[in-house]
Amino acid sequence: PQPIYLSDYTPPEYLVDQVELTFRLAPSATRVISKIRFRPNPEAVSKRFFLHGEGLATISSTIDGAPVTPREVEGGIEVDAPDAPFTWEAEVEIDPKANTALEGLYMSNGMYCTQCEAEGFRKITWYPDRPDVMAPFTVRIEGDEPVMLSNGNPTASGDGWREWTDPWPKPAYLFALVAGDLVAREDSFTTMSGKHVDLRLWVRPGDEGKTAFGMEALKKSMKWDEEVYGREYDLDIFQIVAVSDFNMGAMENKGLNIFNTSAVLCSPETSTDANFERIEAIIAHEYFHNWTGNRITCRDWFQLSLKEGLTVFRDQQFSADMRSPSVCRISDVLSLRGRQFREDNGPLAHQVQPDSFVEINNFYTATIYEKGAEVIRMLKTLVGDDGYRKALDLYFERHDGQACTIDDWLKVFEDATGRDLSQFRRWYKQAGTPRLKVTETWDDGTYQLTFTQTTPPTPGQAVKEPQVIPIAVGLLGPNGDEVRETQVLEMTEGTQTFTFEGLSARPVPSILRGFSAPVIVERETTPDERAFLLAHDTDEFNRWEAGRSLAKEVLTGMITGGDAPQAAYLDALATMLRDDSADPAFRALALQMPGEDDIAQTLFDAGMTPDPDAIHEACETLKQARAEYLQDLLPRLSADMTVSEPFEPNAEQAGKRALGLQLLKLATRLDGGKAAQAQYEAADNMTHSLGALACLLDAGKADAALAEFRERWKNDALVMDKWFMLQVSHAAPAEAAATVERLTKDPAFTMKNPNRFRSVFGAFAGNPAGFHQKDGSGYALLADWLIRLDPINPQITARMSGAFETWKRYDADRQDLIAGELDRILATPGLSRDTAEMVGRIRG
Ligand code: B3K
Ligand code: ZN
Repeated sequence: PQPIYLSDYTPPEYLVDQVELTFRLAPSATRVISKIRFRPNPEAVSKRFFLHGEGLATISSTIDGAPVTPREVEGGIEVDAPDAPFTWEAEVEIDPKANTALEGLYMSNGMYCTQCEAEGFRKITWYPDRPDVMAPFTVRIEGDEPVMLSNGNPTASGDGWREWTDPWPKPAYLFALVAGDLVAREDSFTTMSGKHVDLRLWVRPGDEGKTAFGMEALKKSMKWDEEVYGREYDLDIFQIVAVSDFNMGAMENKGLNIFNTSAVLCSPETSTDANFERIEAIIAHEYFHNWTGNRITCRDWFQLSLKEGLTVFRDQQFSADMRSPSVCRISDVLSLRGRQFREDNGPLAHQVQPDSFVEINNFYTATIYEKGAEVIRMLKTLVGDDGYRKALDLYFERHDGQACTIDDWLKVFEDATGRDLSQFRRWYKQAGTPRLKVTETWDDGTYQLTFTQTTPPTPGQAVKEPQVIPIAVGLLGPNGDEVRETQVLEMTEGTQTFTFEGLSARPVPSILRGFSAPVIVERETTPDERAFLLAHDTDEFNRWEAGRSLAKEVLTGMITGGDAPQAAYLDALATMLRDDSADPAFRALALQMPGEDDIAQTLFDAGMTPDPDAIHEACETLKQARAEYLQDLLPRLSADMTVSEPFEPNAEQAGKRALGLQLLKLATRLDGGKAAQAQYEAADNMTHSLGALACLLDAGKADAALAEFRERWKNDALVMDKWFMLQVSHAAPAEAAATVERLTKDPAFTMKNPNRFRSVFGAFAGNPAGFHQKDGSGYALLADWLIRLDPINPQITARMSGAFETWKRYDADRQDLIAGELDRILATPGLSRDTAEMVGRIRG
């Protein structure tokens, strides 16, 4: 298939003034009747009347009432149309029941639902399915489903039909329809101008008990967007629907968000603290899209980060306001490094604004989302809080109702703040993670920091220009006092020196505080200095970072036979843990081991070939050493982490449980699982039972608990996903593939449900030592299943093929084995465009 290029963009030939749709629902033969008012676009460069469409059986089509015969062309139809406003009418038939790709109109668990972003609407009816065509929609749904919903406000209804009207012009990707046997949690919200909004959270009967938290999160999000961004909701009703078969987390359809059940349903018995936290963030994210994505949308899909980067940044700000800002920041950076740096360092590296793509669904990536959010965070750091607020006000004022570009976004910042952002724009156009090398000099009261930035080549981009890097720096004196408060150094050159004068002693620098830019800092330092920062840095992020680096230094030293400052690390860890003034959530994060994949990347960056088994071994050894060293601390600390109040998913309780679980992991290494067994039996919430179960798995004592867990939760799909996932992620390296094979034969396994498939194969890819077994069994197993899944669900297949993206890090034998599997996938007849593009790019 041909790539699509940003530079080929042309404005739409025809614009749409009004869309009227009628759906006659039937599982295998739904009729969609469309009546669309078109008018020629004065800005068009050609006059071709083209409509997208895929898999549509056309029953009839007319223009201004006269039958027409469309010509079939690549991706749709062409029709001779007047050079004046006209009405297009068509009736098509589609088959929701046969739609296993979960894009367009499909059935999940007996209910009808839709997913249109990015290009699913063309599977529903003939339409200019591009985001710069925006129109108001009226939708009539006919059928015998008890509940039938679409975007906007309910405007009419009768026996067997409902009508919905969305007055706000929107692109087709924001269209949604849901119909089925659903029940609602009802609530309401009064907006800042006093408007009453009905809120509905729709679920399948039986799931009502899992909706309270989601509804509260929604109301908090609505309030926060008013208070922080001045953004008010704009319809009479806002609805969320939970769907069990869904390709991603959730979708921001106008007024009718559709959520993966895993991203909205929760209760203390069935969900972990991490689930609650994620749900709060996703509900906020989708709600925030109402302004950043829906009212102001993207001109074309090359602008995707315009809405996604900004909305992720907004949901990060929201979470930081609801919870602990530094703990949130550390978690955000962990996920940025784990997913986006990984992407940036491999064959899938791409720009925040790509120049071309084959399948847009493959570009809903950590780079577009998370790096996109980091870029906006830097912009805010550079222009300041007031400048940011002014720019955002101008953005909403200038562009409301429009389909915009990333350049429009930057222009708003230039106009609001007077700043030239031409160099800053490189953050959108250069792929790859900049490396920031730091050297320093000290001379009689004067301290100098010299930074050199280089960004390694990425596919299709050999040479990189220097970027603007905001480097937040503070200086600490020898006694641990802060002698220079945080100051943002603005780096614009390839190499640049910053001078600090009038210091009485050589300071210890705290560099890139709060992770002020998405770069990799390279600075030679000593274990003692890291331990010093872990003890004294006033910046919580860098405090955590110091401990993290120390742990990584120990691990890489153990693996390569170099220096492994274990004593310094263990001592610093104990000091940090004993510091009762530090938030338990922070201490839990500081105690968390670096991931095995992170170590592999670190070794590779240092010019070595990582051995997944050796990394796993080193981690095991260090875990044991930590347990032994910290054992005296455990009883007192564990007792302190006991929560005596009833379960609340708030940050304070969650922090205690998180640290409690880290301590339980340590204890398990010493008592063989006794404490874990006791906690499992006493648990009255999922955080505790799942945490204990994980420890029992590590101790090899989980058989009874696993069986009990399965029996207890066999009717709860979301909890069963955890049961699958945990067994794979905690399988010993040599047993991981066999565990996966055994679980795929479990009667509860199905590859048609994305959550279930991910719970097994996502976990497998996340168990590096298991996945990368030397005999290639892991590679072959995943490839088999990807080949099997592709005809059913290309999007999930393509996404899961990312498990192979790091293959060039490994030794020649492993590379040969992986290349063989990638070639086998590529040779599969009828391979989807999604998977072909992804695997092709990975193969290189
Ligand atoms: N905008 C959707 C993602 C759509 C993915 C299409 N493959 C969810 C979100 O980012 O909020
Ligand atoms: Zn989004």
